[in-house]
Amino acid sequence: MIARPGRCVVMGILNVTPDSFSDGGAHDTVGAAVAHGRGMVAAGADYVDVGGESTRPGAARVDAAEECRRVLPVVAELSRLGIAVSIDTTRSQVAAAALAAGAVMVNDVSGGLADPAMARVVADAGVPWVLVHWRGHSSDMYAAAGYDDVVADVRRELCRRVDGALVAGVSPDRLVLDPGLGFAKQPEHDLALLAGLADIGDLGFPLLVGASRKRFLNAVLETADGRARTPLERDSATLATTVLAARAGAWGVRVHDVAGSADAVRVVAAVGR
Ligand code: PMM
Repeated sequence: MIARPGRCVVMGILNVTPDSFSDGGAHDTVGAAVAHGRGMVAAGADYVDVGGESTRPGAARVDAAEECRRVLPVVAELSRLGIAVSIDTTRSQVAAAALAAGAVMVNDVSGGLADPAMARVVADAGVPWVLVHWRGHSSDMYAAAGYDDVVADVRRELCRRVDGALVAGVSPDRLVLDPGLGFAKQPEHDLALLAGLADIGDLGFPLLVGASRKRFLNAVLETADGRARTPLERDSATLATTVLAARAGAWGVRVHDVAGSADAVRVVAAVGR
């Protein structure tokens, strides 16, 4: 079973990439990345999610060797410090190496679609696997952003990902589902999915929600001078999404600014009790 501490869990984002949309280049030495991971745990993170390939819209791919070079020393050191690390990758080779280095969860934004060997790695390791709703790599993902009813369509496609995982031998109690906000979605789709989280939660799997600092928040935010908010200026809006996710019964939220969400999920849990 996946741990449920009586409140929504907080996963802190640690992108060791030069080009992620919000924190790209901010943690590009092992020391800086580990310090940031420790800081997020001190601020209340239950997991640190380490990623070495940007999934920003339009991002170019890096090869597996470069992804490993970026993430493995960070995963190994955080794990050595007793921190629960999830590895954010779509590649089985990177996932296997990160699990060997101490990671305890695989966060796969492709929901197992990008690499058919991922299911076997996860099944053999017996670790939790986050299956994210996805329709293709970042280079052209907006071309696939067409839905009849986004909540029903995402729900149905996630069911297929679950079926694939089960057929490959992954235990159902190891699966976490994620609607994949921003992945092949326009802002109206992301907002509808946030409103419809309970419908996806009805599938009976824990839900993870990754809204942090995403572009869709700008669709509802304003600045005095009419410009778009920068990612760093979207943390208050992100907190609102944390509250919505926690109220809808989500298992966890994946966020950059851990301190705010760690407080918010505790308040929501207390009110729920
Ligand atoms: N979003 C990003 C990366 N990894 N993982 C999960 N489970 N859910 C998400 O929504 C998600 C993810 C892209 O955002 P980032 O550049 O801030 O990491």
